[in-house]
Order: sequence, then C-alpha cells, then structure tokens
Amino acid sequence: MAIIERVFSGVQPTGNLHLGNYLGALVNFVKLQATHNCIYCVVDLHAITVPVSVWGGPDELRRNTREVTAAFIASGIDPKKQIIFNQSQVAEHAELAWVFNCVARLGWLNRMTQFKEKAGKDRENASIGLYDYPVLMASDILVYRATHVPVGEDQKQHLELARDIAQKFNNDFSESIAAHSKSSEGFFPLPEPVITGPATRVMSLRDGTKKMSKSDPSDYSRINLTDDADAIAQKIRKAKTDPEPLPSEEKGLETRAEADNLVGIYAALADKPKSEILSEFGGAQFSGFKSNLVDLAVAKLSPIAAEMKRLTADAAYVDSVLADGAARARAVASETMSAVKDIVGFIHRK
Ligand code: AQP
Repeated sequence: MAIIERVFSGVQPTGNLHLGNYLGALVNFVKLQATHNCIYCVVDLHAITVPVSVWGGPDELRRNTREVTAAFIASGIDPKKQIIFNQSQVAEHAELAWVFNCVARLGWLNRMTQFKEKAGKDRENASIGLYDYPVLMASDILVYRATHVPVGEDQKQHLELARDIAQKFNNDFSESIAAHSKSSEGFFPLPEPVITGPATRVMSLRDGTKKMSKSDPSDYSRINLTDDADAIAQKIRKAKTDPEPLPSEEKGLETRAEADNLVGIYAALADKPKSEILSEFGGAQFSGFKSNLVDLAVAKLSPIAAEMKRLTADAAYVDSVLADGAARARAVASETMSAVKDIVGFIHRK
C-alpha cells in the first residue's frame, strides 16, 4: 500500500462554531480541495469526552452535527468531490484507537496541554475519553493514512503526538510491515500539520491573550458563524482595543494583542497579508478601521450564515451527505484496518 497525499481534518459538533474555527480551519479546508483529496469529519466521538451537561445530550448532538456539516458545505467544501461524514459512522476510528492506545505511552499523554486546560483542577473527575482524545485524533488521521492536516495552532501538539504514534507503530512492527507491504517504507505516514494564513490563532474579542473559543461564557468574545449582520457589527464595535492609532508595520503590533488580533482577522477575511492591511490603515483610528472590518466581515460571513440556515432546515439532505461520505470513508478506513490486523497479527476474515 503506497502512501499517497491525502488531507484529513475534523471539527467537533459542540455548538457555537466561530470565526476562529472558520479562519483557522475551514478556510484552509476549502483551499486544499483544489490540490488534494480531502476527508473532512464531524468528530462526534470527540464531542462526548466532556460531561453530558456540556455537550448537551442527544438532540443537541444531532443538531450540532448537522450544523457543522452545513458549515462545511456553506464554506465551500464540495461534498461530491470530497468526503464529509461524521466520525461515529466509521467504526474503524475507534478500532484503530485501541491499537494506538497500546502503542502510545502514558508519559506522552501526560504532557498534553489541552487535557490540562480542559480538565482544570478537577482532573480526577475528567473522563478517560478526554485524556485519550489525542490518541483517537491520531487514529482519525492515520486510519486514512492522511499526510496533511489543516488545523489551528492549538492543535500542533496533538499533531506531534500523532507523528510519534505513527513512528512508533512503524518501528515496533517494522519486520511485519516489510513482510506485509514488501517495502521498506513505514506503513503510516508522519502527518504534517498545515497551519497557515494570518489567523492561525484567533483571539477573544474581549481579551487578546485568550483564544477565541466555543466555551467562553461571553458571547461577545466571539463571532459565531450563525450571527446576523447586526450581531457581527455590535461585537466588532465593542471589541477591546487600545487608545493608539494602528501602526504601519507589523512590528508595531508586537505588544498590542487586541490590535494584532483585529488586523489578523481583517487580513484573513480579505485573504491578504497583514503588512498590506497595515499599509492601508497605518495611522488610522480604530473607529474607522472597525467600520471597514464590519463591512468586510458581514460581506464574507452573511452568505455563509444564510446557507447554513437553509441547509440545517433540510435535515434529510444533510444526513444523506453524511451517509454517502461515511460509506466512502469506510472503504478507505477498512482497507487500512485490514492491513493493521495483518501487521499486528490479529486473525480476521478477508
Ligand atoms: N481561536 C482559534 N483560532 C484558530 N483556529 C481555531 N480552532 C479552534 N479555535 C481556534 C481550530 O478549529 C478547528 C476545530 O476545532 P474543534 O472543533 O476541535 O474545537 P476546539 O479547538 O475545541 O474549539 P474551541 O473553540 O477551542 O472549543 P473549546 O472552547 O471547547 O476549547 C481546529 O483545527 C482548531 O485548531
């Protein structure tokens, strides 16, 4: 089985899909489909790693799964050319995760900062699923032997873990892999993170030191993909800034987290480098810059919100996209899993 270039990424159906998810991940998902075969997954198994009271229960999970699927399509991913599906429909994700649980080391997982942040002080009460999240994520990627993973900067450490797991599997089973694939190439590729663009880490609109996040209690901290034009305008106008005018060069943003964030958002929405935005707005006051940002954000995001609304009203269509995507995903995943069983030594029906 030769390794071919393939893109995989996932988004959790945990509600409040926001501008950070859009600029850090979805925009790059859309761009990559011009050059790669892409698999985009609504990672519902990951969503249930937090308490039920947080993910909202079965009705909420179904609603959020359809909403993320709608966001994929509304952002411009073509479900006929690429694969869009929800994780729980392809059992091989969980199956490979078990094998990887036996490859990954406790010490590796103990270093994961996202677990520490999400578990907080009450670690003893966190689910085992939350602790094991990065292993399931490695399996999500590697069950398709994906080579490129577009993500926001916060996922970099998890990608490194996926590479470590792939490498250790390749080493632990090197003889068996050579016998199976009659090649000295490792079985799993070491997946590369694709973290690009001027907004790989979009920050809260209320505090430039905190990541824009679904779980922030303040709705003013984020722009949701479902926000209407009035909400977008209000949130941008209220966004925290400082009293200085905008600088004309990027180094002038270094100690100004909120200004840096708004310029990054503008640049990403305009698909231009930050330097170009600063040469246009350098010396301007925030009030004028914010008005331009409101116009740009509304122009870019309103059509997406409208299309999401149209799609989520048609649950049967969305579910058919997921079922079709899952069937195509399963075809690839089952081939990998069959090879993994041979490599590890599990007897199975072929
Ligand atoms: N603020 C962000 N800036 C850039 N990229 C971001 N991503 C998330 N937040 C930002 C990227 O979005 C993709 C999908 O994320 P996810 O669904 O796995 O959710 P998450 O990272 O857990 O999102 P949140 O908002 O950060 O949720 P909570 O509040 O629960 O912690 C990923 O590629 C991610 O990098």
